[in-house]
Amino acid sequence: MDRIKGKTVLVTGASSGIGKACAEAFAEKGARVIITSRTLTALKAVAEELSGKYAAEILPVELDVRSREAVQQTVANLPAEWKAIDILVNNAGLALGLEKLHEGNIDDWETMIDTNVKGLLYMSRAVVPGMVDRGYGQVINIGSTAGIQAYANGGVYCATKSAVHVLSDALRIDTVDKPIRVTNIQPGMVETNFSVVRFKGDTERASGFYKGIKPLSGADIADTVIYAASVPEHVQITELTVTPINQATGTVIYKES
Ligand code: NDP
Ligand code: 8X3
Repeated sequence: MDRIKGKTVLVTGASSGIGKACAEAFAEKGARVIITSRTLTALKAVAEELSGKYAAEILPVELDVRSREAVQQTVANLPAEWKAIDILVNNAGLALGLEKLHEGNIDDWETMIDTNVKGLLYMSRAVVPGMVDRGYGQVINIGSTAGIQAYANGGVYCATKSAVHVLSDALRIDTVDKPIRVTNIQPGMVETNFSVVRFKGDTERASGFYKGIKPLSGADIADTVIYAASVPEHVQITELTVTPINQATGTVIYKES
């Protein structure tokens, strides 16, 4: 049975990487997809590609999840036929820098916390009440293996993903008496633009991070998101951790030299 066809899905951070792959996977399954990020030109290109490839209905919307007002207004002002969001994928996020906590860049901390934690909260606060009123909905948060255990020089990023873990549990608890499902997907190493962003445009350092290991792709994570959205409606995938075969935990990684 096709449980995704015709559903309205909103994906944050859909201009690149995991978010873009999720948008594509939902479009391929016949969902209508609202794709959002800070870069409208990139979103329009994704919309054109996906509507051409799958004859899918795609709505590109510029949205910086760090802005509480923008989140509220964007969700409130969606065109009538896009308002009933069935599935929210809270994917927008980033890591900035790799530094010891006591030497860290405080501006980078603010950006990670504002995006990964507050942005996810603003989106959930804006979208979930409609799901409750309509009696249907699923929130899929993109956490990380970094949220399970801290690693050296990544304390604040790890803390934001740990918050995603706790907030996923909290929303699941607070909607336990409602037909709302909450899923936290926790990927390990995925080769996207993530490390280029983390290393502030140093592409050599970014690609070096994946040397000696076959990392996951955005499409690998989109597969797990689709799985969590495809199970029968009485089934809730609460948490799913997915790593490359040579990554055992967030910190135990085998790389061929
Ligand atoms: P990418 O850098 O490829 O994609 C990040 C996406 O987030 C982009 O579309 C970017 O779009 C968007 N974004 C960033 N800041 C904002 C913002 N303030 N408002 C709206 N959109 C924003 O990285 P990934 O695809 O790898 O990352 C996606 C998620 O997956 C993140 O939450 C990340 O923490 C998580 N993750 C990644 C892993 C990895 O190894 N790659 C592993 C585990 C989790 P734009 O710049 O256009 O706004
Ligand atoms: C991203 C995974 O280990 O590169 O969340 O920080 S890691």
